[in-house]
Amino acid sequence: MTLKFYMVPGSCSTGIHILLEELELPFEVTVLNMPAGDHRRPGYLAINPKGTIPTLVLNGGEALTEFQAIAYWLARTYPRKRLLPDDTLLAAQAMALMDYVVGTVHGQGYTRIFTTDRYLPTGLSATEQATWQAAIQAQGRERVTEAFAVIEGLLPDAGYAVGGAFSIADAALFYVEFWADKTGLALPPRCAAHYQLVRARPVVQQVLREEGYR
Ligand SMILES: N[C@@H](CCC(=O)N[C@@H](CS)C(=O)NCC(=O)O)C(=O)O
Repeated sequence: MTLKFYMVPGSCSTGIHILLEELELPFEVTVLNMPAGDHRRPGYLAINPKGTIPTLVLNGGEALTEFQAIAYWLARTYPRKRLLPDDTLLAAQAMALMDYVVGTVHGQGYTRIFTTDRYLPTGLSATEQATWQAAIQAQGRERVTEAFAVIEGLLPDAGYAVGGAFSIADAALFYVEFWADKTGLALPPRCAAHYQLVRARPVVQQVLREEGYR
């Protein structure tokens, strides 16, 4: 048995993809086509009833879901690369940053930009729908911008997010910074420098190439 990784290129699973490659683990990839609805098919829902990606199926067959849980499991199972700081306070700070990225920047901000229609009330006319869509997207961009301003205040002047070394928090922060880059959303200076620092890692370059980015 080997680890089975369910992912979508350029999505939040990119952060987990980076961690798997940083750890040099063998794993089997299944790429889901979300627009085609792969994540809603019975076969996938039997593995992950939430229909979300990423999912990591472990060697014993257990399916792990949720970015933070997968990242934590990887860091604790393969401690050699110190992807979670040994110090308890730094580890807790890494978890807090990761949670803020996934729950707030992604969960409250980017979902409004990428999956706008989920926030629409039913029964709107076509004109009303267009007005609502624009408002929801604007709200999404506002939430993302506010959240990056908070993260800006948490980051050190230079270097990785927590404790001076690359950790699971950097992989989480990277995927939302990558989305900012792709959607033309300006990052504040420390976040922008953090994005370049992580992006320059050979493993990250390799993952982006594998996911179809140049
Ligand atoms: N809280 C989840 C969020 C994952 C998530 O929402 N992923 C998006 C893609 S970036 C997704 O699966 N969207 C499909 C859906 O929610 O139906 C996690 O941490 O894994």
